[in-house]
Amino acid sequence: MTLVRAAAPAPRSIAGDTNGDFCVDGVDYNLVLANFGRTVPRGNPDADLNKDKVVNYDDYNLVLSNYGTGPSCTRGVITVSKD
Ligand SMILES: [Ca+2]
Ligand SMILES: [Ca+2]
Repeated sequence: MTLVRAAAPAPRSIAGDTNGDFCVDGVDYNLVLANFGRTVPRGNPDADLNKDKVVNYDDYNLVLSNYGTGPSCTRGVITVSKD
């Protein structure tokens, strides 16, 4: 008899995580702000978190309400771009 270890399940996406790095942080915040008010595809589709074809308060609120969450977040570190 051979035992085979099952692969770990892939981590699920996190609401507000625009770049898929499993942390909602300043990178996600800045991307939503940089595209705020734009329709998609003119705006970056990654900033349209709820996929309604516009980057607006709904997307912004997803980032804010999940800010600092995710398995790859380092507690207490805030990354903010000057752009
Ligand atoms: Ca992220
Ligand atoms: Ca949206």
